[in-house]
Amino acid sequence: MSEDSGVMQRVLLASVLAVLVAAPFGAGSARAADFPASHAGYHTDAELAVELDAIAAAHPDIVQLFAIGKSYQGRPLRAAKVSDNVAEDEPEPEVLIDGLHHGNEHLSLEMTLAALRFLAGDYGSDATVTRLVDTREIWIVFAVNPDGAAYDLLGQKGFRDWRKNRQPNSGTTAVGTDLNRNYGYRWGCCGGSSGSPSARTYRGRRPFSAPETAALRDFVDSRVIGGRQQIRAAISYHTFGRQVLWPYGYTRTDRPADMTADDQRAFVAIGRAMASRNGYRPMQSSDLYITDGDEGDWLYGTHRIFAFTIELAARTASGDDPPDEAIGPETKRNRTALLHLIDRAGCPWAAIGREIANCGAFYDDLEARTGWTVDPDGSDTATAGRWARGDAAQTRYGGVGIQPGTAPSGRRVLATGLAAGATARSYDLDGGVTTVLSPPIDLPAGTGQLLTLRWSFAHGADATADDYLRVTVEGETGSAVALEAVGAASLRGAAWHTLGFALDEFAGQRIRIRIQAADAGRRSLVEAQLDDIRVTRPTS
Ligand code: 3K0
Ligand code: CA
Ligand code: ZN
Ligand code: CA
Repeated sequence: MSEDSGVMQRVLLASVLAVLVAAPFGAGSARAADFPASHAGYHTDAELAVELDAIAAAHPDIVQLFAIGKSYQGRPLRAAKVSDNVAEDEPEPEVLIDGLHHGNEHLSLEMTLAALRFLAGDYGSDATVTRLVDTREIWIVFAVNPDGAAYDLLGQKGFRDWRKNRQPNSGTTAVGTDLNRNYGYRWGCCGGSSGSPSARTYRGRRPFSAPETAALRDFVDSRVIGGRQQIRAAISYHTFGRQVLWPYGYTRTDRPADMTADDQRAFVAIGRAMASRNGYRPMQSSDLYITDGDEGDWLYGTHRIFAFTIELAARTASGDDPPDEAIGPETKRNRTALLHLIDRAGCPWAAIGREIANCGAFYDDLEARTGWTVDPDGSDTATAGRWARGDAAQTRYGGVGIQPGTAPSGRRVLATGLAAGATARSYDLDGGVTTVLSPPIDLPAGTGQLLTLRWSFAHGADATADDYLRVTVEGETGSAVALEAVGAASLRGAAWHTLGFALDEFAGQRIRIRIQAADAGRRSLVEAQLDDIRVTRPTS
């Protein structure tokens, strides 16, 4: 069925059923989708809409409703922003909460709704809630899969146990994609999903082939502002099992190259802290089983968001959601765990005692895009080996490493060309100067802030004093050279060094960091790399 004929069918149905059906979508059934009496306290999409409108009307200063897009069948993917000055985009750490990726996990929608209720309802009376709403921007996507949830309610005797969305698959009558296998980070890589449209864990035709995951992706991408992702932490609610899960799902390795050591330690610390609050079991996602293309892997792998999956509630004998009297207690026991994560979004690495190092005015481990600009003035003269961010291949020359094959953090660095090539000479810096400029960094007032970074500068015996690696801090009152390494007529192998440069003279100013490398004068072999560029917190 094409999307057009789906719309047509709904129009026809709607005209016949307009009076009978509370929800505007019949989804192929003549009966309004509703919960059985034992589950009457759960919310259908129509009931959710009414509830959200009431909460937003009661708290217009801190709650704003919107939709991140539409489901396959055209339902709005309902969302809310919760923050003080809610209509403004303030520079506050952001948190993403979502639920109901899987149609048969209705309790996960009750959790996102409960989160909105206590954030809005306790604002002004509960000190923690008030502080967090004032200092964070919290995004809630209540149901990522409203079509699957509505369809799940259409069983003859209770639930249909419908997990996927309701998107047809071409060439087969099997309907639906498992939305939690359709995200685009290492999609389908590792046996954690199925390529068969009839399978419960069908990953879809391609990454983000489902409109629901594409909408989630577009929303998260839209929170990259000035090159930096504003969302720092996320929880996706599922059922069942009472677990707190962190990435990755695609591998059993605790810390593969695409996760930094600091991040892995912070995941474990925060995950355990949440589990101590809701009484669930903390573990890496893959300890449950291997998943690929899940949301958490994408949020972290692509955007470096501290993304957790929480499996709510104990599994019931039927496999259905528990009766509605479970909603209150199960959502309540998750309250302080959620508040803890919202709090931690201010500085996730505080969980491992790394707030001075990692939560100053700037921290870039270079694993994800963070707004650096190559050749910012258009005046660079290098003809090869311009600055690039990525996984730099090891290069050896004359018996020494000229480009280090390992990164101080994760797997990515800034390098004067990433490739190794057949010969070392073919991918090094050539022809002149290459420049890369940081995004603007607003230094708070206060002394003791340091620019720290890891650097390597290597050259052949054909180098001269015209060749260099230079790091300059550009402030409002002037600039200062923080690092200058100069070439000489000897072979110098790659090695990681650490720079610490005091920024006191720039405190309170907007600065940028300019990094330049040059193969100037006579052509020589020159390679430079950087990683872990930080401005530490003031110490006073
Ligand atoms: O990150 C994860 O490990 C996700 C687990 C999730 C899933 O998508 O398989 N479990 S669930 O389907 O039982 N909610
Ligand atoms: Ca705000
Ligand atoms: Zn699930
Ligand atoms: Ca790195």
